Amino acid sequence: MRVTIENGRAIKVTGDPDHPPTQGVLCTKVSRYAERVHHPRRLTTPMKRVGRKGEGRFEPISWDEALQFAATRLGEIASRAPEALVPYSYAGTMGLVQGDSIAQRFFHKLGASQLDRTICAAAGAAGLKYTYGASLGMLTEFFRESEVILIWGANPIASNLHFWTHAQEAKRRGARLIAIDPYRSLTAEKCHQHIALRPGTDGALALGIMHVLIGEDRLDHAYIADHTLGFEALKARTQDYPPSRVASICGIDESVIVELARLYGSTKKAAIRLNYGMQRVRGGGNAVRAIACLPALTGAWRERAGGLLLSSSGWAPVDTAALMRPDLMPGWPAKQSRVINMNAIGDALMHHGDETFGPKVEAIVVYNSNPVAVAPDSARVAQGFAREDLFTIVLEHFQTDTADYADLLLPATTQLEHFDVHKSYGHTHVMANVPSIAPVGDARPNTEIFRGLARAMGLDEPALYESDEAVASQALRWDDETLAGCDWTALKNNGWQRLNLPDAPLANGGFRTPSGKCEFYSERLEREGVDPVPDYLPPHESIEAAPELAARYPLAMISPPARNFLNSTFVNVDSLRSTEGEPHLDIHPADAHTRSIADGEQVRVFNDRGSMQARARVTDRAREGLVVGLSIWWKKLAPDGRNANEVTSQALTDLGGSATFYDCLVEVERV
Ligand SMILES: Nc1nc2c(c(=O)[nH]1)N[C@H]1C(S)=C(S)[C@@H](COP(=O)(O)OP(=O)(O)OC[C@H]3O[C@@H](n4cnc5c(=O)[nH]c(N)nc54)[C@H](O)[C@@H]3O)O[C@H]1N2
Ligand SMILES: Nc1nc2c(c(=O)[nH]1)N[C@H]1C(S)=C(S)[C@@H](COP(=O)(O)OP(=O)(O)OC[C@H]3O[C@@H](n4cnc5c(=O)[nH]c(N)nc54)[C@H](O)[C@@H]3O)O[C@H]1N2
Ligand SMILES: [Mo]
Repeated sequence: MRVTIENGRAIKVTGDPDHPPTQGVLCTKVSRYAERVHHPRRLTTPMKRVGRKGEGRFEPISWDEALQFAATRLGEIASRAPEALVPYSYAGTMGLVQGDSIAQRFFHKLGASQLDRTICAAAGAAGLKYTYGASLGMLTEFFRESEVILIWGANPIASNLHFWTHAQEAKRRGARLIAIDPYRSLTAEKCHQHIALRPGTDGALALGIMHVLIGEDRLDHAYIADHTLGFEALKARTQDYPPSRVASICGIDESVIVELARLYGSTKKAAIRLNYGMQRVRGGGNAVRAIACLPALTGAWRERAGGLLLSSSGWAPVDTAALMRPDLMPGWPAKQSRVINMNAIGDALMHHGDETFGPKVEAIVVYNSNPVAVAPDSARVAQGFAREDLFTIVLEHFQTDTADYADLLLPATTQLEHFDVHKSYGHTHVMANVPSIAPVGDARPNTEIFRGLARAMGLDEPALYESDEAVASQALRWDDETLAGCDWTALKNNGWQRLNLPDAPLANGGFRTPSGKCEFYSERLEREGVDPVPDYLPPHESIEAAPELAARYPLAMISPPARNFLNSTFVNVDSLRSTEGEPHLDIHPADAHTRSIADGEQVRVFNDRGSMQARARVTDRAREGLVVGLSIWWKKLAPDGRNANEVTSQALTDLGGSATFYDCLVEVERV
């Protein structure tokens, strides 16, 4: 990102034209970043609550007072029950320095609870870990040479614009683009074919494709023999999934499955852009495992334009231990402090504490996240944050829905104001983030805030006081072959570095599993008492798994990101919010008709957990039985003060303990 400065203010941000993955282009929302940085409502000074919890009334205080106040409260809890202290953070910045360094060291040193950071990608990451050994995938630039691209549970026009550039180039060169998505997204409508399956049934589709590939012997026997483990077990599993059965599970035609399998099996340069949209359901981990088997069966991995990409972040040699210093935990390595799954934060905050759970949560420190808007089962989350006896610190740019509940609200810097190091989900470059302007107002980097807290608490651990540049210089393992010749100074000066990887990194195997192979059969899963072979698990909330619930709430709801928002970030930027307009609900004409809902009417979406209001868009973009509410709205900027997470649940996925945002049954009625 390049920043234009005038009188100390950022007036424009653009992509860096020399940076290969972005080529000078920023997505819609990030191109408004300067507007966000100098937004009139930016938090510029520490503030202390004066009103009731959640009311959002504060008065300014000095940094010294703020840190002293926090240190007294946190110190008292830490001395008595350190695990009663919970950090909560996620994607505000995914930078290695402002995300994962001094903050983690600080909480480890205190012996605070650990947070299982599972709100987004954990099921998919686990699926890849058990199958490939790590988050390994194709290099994005070679998708342009692919002949078939399956865009599977992904909406790159909205969520990953820089990938779409490659897909379009492939399309110009004659590739066939196929979207697999229950919703006709902005991306699906631009593909040659759109397969609108029922949500949460991707595992069955993959098993059905494999049934055909195996039955018609469209396999790369040499690749299977040399680089995979457990073919016979996988073959046996696929026998349960003939296309006729898969067609009824997925709600699509049998011929679609057979034709897809034949096309995939007869194309060497066949690439799968898998993404996280398909794993936010109960069977998400197994589904990723099943799909990840495909390119190993056909040998697509032999081609640089073949294979699969969910996340390539595992190629980056991040030095997690140096950044986070788990060894600072009291009793390490014999003992680790308790782990709280962030998806169940609502229940965790409401827990009274017992032998199994451990101590009741007494303090929560939120940074890089807005849980009151983004976490599932929102009413429960808000109830937790409203507890009078909970001490809450929020580090933020803005007074978000979560910030309203803070006892202490601390102003944080943005990416234009601090140092950082980034890896990527998708491409295979690492980046340095060098500050371009001074902090706005009295804002401080997360790192500096945690250093200040440590100082105020009198903690004498040198690792807590390292400068941002010192931390940045340890973020990556510079001696790794992927970074040959690079170091922090070089990265800082150039801005980015392409990881040194072979063009087709899995052409000759090289998986990072214990066997070194692509594990169709996972002994690790077997040891954990889990099915070692991928299977289809119906959604928690489906007619198969919960018929009584499905009778009361017959519609499946998904709430994927709106193009102009980044999760809940940017919702308060007027130009972007006005483009989105207001919360909408896309509903199929047949479903609207049976409920007497006309296009443009206000509707109420509800289930046993809660409800939200939205304006109906009657459209066949949503398949029958599905409703879609593009997200994530700030509750307080929605007309009824609610958003989609009122109806989502805290239930977890099969692998990885991920969130199940798109595993959610509802009913809809006219308001
Ligand atoms: N503009 C914008 N870009 C973003 C974000 C944002 O909020 N806004 N968020 C960023 C983040 S944190 C992430 S994790 C990524 C998310 O981006 P993606 O990984 O692409 O995931 P989603 O956008 O959640 O969903 C992608 C598509 O999956 C579809 N989908 C839903 N359920 C299913 C299913 O069961 N099966 C299949 N096959 N498809 C399904 C949805 O309809 C959607 O069109 O995007 C990143 N980029
Ligand atoms: N219904 C529904 N819910 C979802 C999803 C969905 O698709 N549907 N998607 C899920 C996914 S994939 C994700 S990743 C999560 C994301 O959820 P979050 O991790 O909460 O991400 P954001 O909503 O972007 O909020 C991040 C907050 O961090 C702040 N921030 C940004 N940079 C910094 C910084 O440097 N310091 C500090 N202190 N704060 C900073 C921003 O101002 C913003 O308010 O949401 C999940 N929730
Ligand atoms: Mo995410």
